[in-house]
Amino acid sequence: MRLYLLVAALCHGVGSNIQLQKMYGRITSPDFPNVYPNSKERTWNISVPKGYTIRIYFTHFNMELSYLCEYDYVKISSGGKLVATLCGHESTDTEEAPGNRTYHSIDNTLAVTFRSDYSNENPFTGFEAFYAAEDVDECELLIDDEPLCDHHCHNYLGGFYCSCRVGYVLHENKRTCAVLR
Ligand SMILES: [Ca+2]
Ligand SMILES: [Ca+2]
Repeated sequence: MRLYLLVAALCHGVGSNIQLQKMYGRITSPDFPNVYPNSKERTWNISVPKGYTIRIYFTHFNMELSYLCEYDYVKISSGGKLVATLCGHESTDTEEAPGNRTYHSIDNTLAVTFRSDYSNENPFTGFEAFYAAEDVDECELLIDDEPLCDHHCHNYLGGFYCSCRVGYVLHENKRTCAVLR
């Protein structure tokens, strides 16, 4: 019996993973707009096509405040890097709440993790967030201080292409221009 309870407790506490591949969407804490449950972990893995990044902002945020958000939190990460750790209702010296900020992914993926610990002293209603894919303007990017195109760069949704001035042809690499002969 004890083992059964232990297993049940572990299963209850174990997080769930949700894969999202749409260009935009809404995510909320478990049971939103009601009080979120204790001992929950849930991760949303958002991915959009290459050539896009993801922006996300919160329209509601009410998580238990704890020092450095160690009890309950919402974590945003992208490209293997932590973008933000959020808790509370308003930012303090040591904890960050999203407020009106918009967060941006580093690559074409973004993970949002909700986590609550075993207790809450007050009822907290969690969060509601909206995300959307955003075109990368490759013509604004520099790689090793060089623009991606030798001559002209043309940005479009989900990609870009290069072209050359009159008298030049585009190299096979689609980026550099060589004198036409
Ligand atoms: Ca809590
Ligand atoms: Ca683009």
